[in-house]
Amino acid sequence: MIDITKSAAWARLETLQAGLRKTRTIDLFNAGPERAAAFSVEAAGLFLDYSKNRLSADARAALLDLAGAAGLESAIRAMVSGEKINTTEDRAVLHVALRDFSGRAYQVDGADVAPRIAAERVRMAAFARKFETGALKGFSGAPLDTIVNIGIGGSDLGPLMAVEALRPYWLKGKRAFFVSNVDGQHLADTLEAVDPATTLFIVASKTFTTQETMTNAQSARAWFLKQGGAEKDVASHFIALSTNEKAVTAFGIAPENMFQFWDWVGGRYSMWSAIGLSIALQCGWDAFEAMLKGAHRMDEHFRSAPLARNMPALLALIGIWNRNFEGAAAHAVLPYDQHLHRLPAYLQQLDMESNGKSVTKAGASVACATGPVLFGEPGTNGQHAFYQLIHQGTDVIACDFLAAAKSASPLGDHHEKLLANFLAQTEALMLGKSEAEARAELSASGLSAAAANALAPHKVFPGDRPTNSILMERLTPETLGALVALYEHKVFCQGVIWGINSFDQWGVELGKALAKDILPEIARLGEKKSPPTAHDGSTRRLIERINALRAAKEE
Ligand code: G6Q
Repeated sequence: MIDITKSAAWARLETLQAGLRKTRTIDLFNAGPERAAAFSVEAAGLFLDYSKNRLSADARAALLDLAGAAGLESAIRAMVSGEKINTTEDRAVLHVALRDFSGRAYQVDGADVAPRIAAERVRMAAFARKFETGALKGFSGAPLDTIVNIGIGGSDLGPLMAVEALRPYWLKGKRAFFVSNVDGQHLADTLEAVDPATTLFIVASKTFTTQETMTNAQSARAWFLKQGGAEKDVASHFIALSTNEKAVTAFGIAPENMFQFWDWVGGRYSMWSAIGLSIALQCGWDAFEAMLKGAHRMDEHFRSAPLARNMPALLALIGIWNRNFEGAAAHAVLPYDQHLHRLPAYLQQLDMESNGKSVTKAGASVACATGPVLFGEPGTNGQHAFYQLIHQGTDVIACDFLAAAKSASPLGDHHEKLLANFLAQTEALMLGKSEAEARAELSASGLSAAAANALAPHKVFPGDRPTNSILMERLTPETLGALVALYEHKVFCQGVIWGINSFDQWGVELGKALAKDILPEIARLGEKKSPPTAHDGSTRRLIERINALRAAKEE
């Protein structure tokens, strides 16, 4: 395995970056009027303009060489052909198979998994149609119309994000809730809003051992039994989405009420599998299938387009340029679309859990920075909050701006204003404002020379802040699917170039184990506990303080 930082392409990128340091991005436009067209690409209903990055044609060519040196094309082939590229867990990575309607075979351990995927999809579709038509009845005989998805991380963020994104497609009279946090307030608040007689609980957990999900599922079951449901009614009010049939059965859910997926579906890549059932129930099966097909379109593009025209690969390479050569340690995702308000949280997991790694696949320390800190909020809200730092802070933050040209809810001139802000921000971030410009503006507004001089430095915007613009006609199930697939493949490409395994998550596993050890040391309410002996001094004192507070009598 090669150390990518020792490649000729890496050295060339360093040289090119040094040469560009004094170049303004706008100079790159002035040098070649075709830049906007030459630095953009279209695929699967999405348009990506990456021309507002301080990236020359030479630097782009060197990035493509870097992808070549990392063996990106063969890595893509390895993933889609079911090789066990998740080496630390000895697993294949085949979320693309879940949304492939082409009839292609996908081999895992010598067997084609495509028929199993198709069969499970048929079961899900039948269940979704029953829910849609009111054929699924609760214990009172009334149709089930509410779902509560109980899951966390990959078993929560994707479905929740997609259900929010597809709000215009919600089936009339159906409601979806998502409970993830082990904080009992999350479940309690949700249960207050639902009717036990018409609620379907969906226990979503790949392993069916996750503490938060199992605790919430048990409490939901206990609540259901207290609210008029009988043991025999659990079967019609609780279903499971999991890979672990044994644990599902032990919980009391029969196999016929379980929808399954497989170990070659990573948690954060699982919204295309049975884990996406809540999307299908809230938005209808047709919308869910359209989302899968949109993702499939992006997959087909990803598999076949040359890297120079390959949207996920290009997005990945621009990210590498900004992260490793321009020094951007953070990446903001800024959807100018209220329905995409959970997209940044979803991508935070996808990107940071996949590429937040310091060790290469070969077990050596990485020689360069890997995944950036990802954050974001919908525009325009973010503009009135953290954009200040993006415009004038001391760090360079790379940004993705996203927008749909048409709104699902046209209202007056709202959408025109939204789009104007979307465009104005990327332009301002690139152009910036010099001190002379600031001074001239202040003088023109009537300020004295002294006052203009004093204020001007505060009104300077350095500019050359890198942005991508991702545009679509409308946010639909198809474009949502394509968008998510775009980011999945981007993250994968970056992992390949950095030489890391994007598909394991040992940091998450650690968290799961740690809390279990401390749990017996936390006092029940009113209980007096002897001080802990293990742990570092800070943790010991915090446990003592928490236990003292919990032991104290209520006023
Ligand atoms: C995803 C992660 C993690 C996982 C949750 C829930 O890639 O591994 O976010 O999805 O910890 O796990 P279960 O689905 O097994 O409950």
